[in-house]
Amino acid sequence: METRMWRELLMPYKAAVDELCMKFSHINNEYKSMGEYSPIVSVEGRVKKVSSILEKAQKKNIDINDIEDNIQDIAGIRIICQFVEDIWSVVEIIRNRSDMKIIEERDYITHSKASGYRSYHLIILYEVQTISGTKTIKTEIQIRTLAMNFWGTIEHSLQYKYRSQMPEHIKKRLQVAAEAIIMLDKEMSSVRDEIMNAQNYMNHTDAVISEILNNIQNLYGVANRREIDKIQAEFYRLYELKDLAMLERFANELDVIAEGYRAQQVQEGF
Ligand code: 0O2
Repeated sequence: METRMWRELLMPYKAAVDELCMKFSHINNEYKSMGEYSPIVSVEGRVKKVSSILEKAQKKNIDINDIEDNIQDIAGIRIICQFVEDIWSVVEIIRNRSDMKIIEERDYITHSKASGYRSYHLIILYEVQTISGTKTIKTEIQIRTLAMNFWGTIEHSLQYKYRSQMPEHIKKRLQVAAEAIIMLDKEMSSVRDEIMNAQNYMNHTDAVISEILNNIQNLYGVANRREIDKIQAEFYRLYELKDLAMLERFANELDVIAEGYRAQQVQEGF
């Protein structure tokens, strides 16, 4: 295939990867902006390099004209979670979406690969709009914990270095490390509620502080300087105390003040 043809072929895959990364990041932001725990830590995506596509096609005996049907990870998304439980939440989120259709699932968490590799894989169908119409793109979504990702990334680079000739002693070490990763994920899951509470508290405090600062910013245009200085001083006092309940009460009071100014503006015909 000519270089130009590859570029045309891969263009909708790039669109799918960009759109999906944006959509998953948005889910993450939505949870955070509501001050809630997000099962997603980060999202990354890539379009497989032409050399890797050719290598995979050769390894699996796939005709070059059939690669779009038979290579399922030309578009790839990786979603990183904190805990194994979060992986199942992300799978449910994807299952309930109308813009992503799951056609295949591979559970390498319950059944890890012989290498020790663990991750949950979904193959989805995703529609992108191109200048020549709608195109349905197969995309592989890998969902894994931070710990699984640490192992997978290191093992992948070793695989790349040794190709199919990874020395036995390194294979063994990696298997031992994979066992340790299972233990680590289990240990972290056992304190998940504690960690989630702490993170929820932090997220919620951030959301309340943002709301207060937003209201103070808006008051600059309408309230008098002395009132704003007083509000500002009260905010710093409560901020120093780090008392969430008091900050929440203050945020509610500011809402009432801001609402009062809004009503006044409407009356004055602004
Ligand atoms: P890359 O460089 O990650 O894009 P296979 O024929 O088994 O290689 P298949 O049938 O497409 O792959 O599906 P599978 O097994 O679900 O693997 C797809 C992807 O999962 C791989 O892509 C890897 O990213 C990851 N993966 C699978 N097995 C392992 C493993 O043992 N170690 C690591 N580190 N990753 C793994 P590619 O095509 O290998 O390439």
